[in-house]
Amino acid sequence: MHSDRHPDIHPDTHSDRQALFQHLWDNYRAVTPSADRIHQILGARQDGDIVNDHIALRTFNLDKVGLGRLAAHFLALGYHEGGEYHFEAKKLYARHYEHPDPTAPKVFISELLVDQCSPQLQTIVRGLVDQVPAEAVSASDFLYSGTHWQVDYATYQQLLKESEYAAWVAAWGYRANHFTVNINRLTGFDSVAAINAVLKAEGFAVNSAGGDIKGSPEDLLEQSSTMADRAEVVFSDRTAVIPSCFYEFAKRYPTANGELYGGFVAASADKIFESTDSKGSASTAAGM
Ligand code: OOG
Ligand code: NI
Repeated sequence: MHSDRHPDIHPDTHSDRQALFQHLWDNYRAVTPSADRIHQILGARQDGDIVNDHIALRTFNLDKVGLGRLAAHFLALGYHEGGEYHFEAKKLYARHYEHPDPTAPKVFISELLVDQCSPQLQTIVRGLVDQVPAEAVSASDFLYSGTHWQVDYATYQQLLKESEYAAWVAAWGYRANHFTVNINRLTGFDSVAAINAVLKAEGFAVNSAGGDIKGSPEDLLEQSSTMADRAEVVFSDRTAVIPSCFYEFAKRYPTANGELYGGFVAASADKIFESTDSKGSASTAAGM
């Protein structure tokens, strides 16, 4: 289904929001079998639905497809801008978005600061984004539409050497990079440590960059994530199995006013980005 409707025009934002997250989830789980399996494991101990804390999307900071273009789809659904985050070493910038409905997942959108990258990377990425039709970006399916460009495997490998993030976006395009389970709303688990233990016992690899648990109660946010699954991508000259998407877990703590902290923690996010890195560090049951 394809619509040229501008993201500013949404007559029924609640059902449009439900539909958008359903499309994002279906598109994500198609390349993330671990998410389905973990959803079932958590679901077996859950009264009611598993609630998402947030999802994350990635892009390049070029006009046609920049962070703000992705955010427009969420603003049209009643989301508003939250905090902003800087990742100097990875050359990334991010913002999060929240909705007045507390059951709506937060949205974390990052973008690669292409102008800070090598001339070679800039040429490649500009060449990819040039192939995106502007109307595709405002279409209602854009956020789960994948790539709008041709890229060959050698180019993917070249990007990988400079920026794992750039390579991931070049290969996968527009889709949820991860969904995140809201631990506060789980009935069978109450800590990141308990989730990590069951993940490892079930054979999943937990991202161990910066420790298996990122953040602390003092940060008001604790998180962990699996290492990304691997799935096949059809490049212009061949297919290859590469890291796809991962599943994340977040527990939030109350701020002084008693409300749960609603932001993100840059030092933790910096490590979570590495969940799609095939050279990243992981801990498994074998290494416990
Ligand atoms: C986003 C990484 C950051 C979080 O929850 O802090 C993040 C990404 O990998 O695209 O999701
Ligand atoms: Ni996240």
